[in-house]
Amino acid sequence: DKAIPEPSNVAINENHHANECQEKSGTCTLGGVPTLAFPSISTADFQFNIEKASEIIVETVEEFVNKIGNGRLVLVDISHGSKILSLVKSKAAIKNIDPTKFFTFVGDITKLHSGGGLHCNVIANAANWRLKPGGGGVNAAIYDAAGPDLDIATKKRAGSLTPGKAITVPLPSTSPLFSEQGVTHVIHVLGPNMNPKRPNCLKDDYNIGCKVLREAYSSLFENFASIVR
Ligand code: AR6
Repeated sequence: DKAIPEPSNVAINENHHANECQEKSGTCTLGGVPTLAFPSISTADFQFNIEKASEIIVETVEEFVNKIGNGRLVLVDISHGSKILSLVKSKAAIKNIDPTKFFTFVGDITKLHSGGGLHCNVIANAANWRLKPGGGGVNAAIYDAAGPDLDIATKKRAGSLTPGKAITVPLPSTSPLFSEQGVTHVIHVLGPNMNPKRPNCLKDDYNIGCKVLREAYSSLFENFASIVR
């Protein structure tokens, strides 16, 4: 099962079996390194400015990267031409952020193990305020891949989410995302919305928008830190 990393996915050399994961409990990680894969919150359907978002991602990663023990943070996007990945990559390099603790990765966040050879025990979702399945983007992809287990487990924890907040949902081992990809937790994050066609639109108010996006990433990384601990 030697998956060949994409050309832009450097420094990844993992070769593990998903079923090893099920033998351990809770915060199990293949290779022993807790890893959070997260999408760029708010920059697609929610239309948040990509340049501003990249700045906030790199700053919050820099703040948290040494507070998560041996854990790793991985920014994921589905397309090779991803602007957010290249912006973040170059800003992280300028700030000398440890590339073994934070890197970018091109791939489908629901197939990182099977399709990319990258094991992530935790993945983040760019959610909607109702915590509803479907809708499009990464939210639809994660709910599709996880099956009904994720909606049931989510609804047990919360009925809605406020912009800037995140919530951790442990995934039942019956979910294919767990059994096939080794994902034990999904962290739902609600970012700021700049799209007038979506609820709570900030109408281009980037003073509030940047503050809320910063809160969203801080809350996401705090949630991941609690899982690692
Ligand atoms: N794997 C990795 N990255 C992905 C995937 C995937 N399968 N699909 C999308 N992305 P978006 P938002 C990237 O629109 O802007 C939903 O309908 C995508 O390229 O999913 O926060 C929710 O229900 C982009 O970089 O999230 C909300 O209503 C990033 O994921 C709303 O969209 C986020 O794009 C949230 O909008």
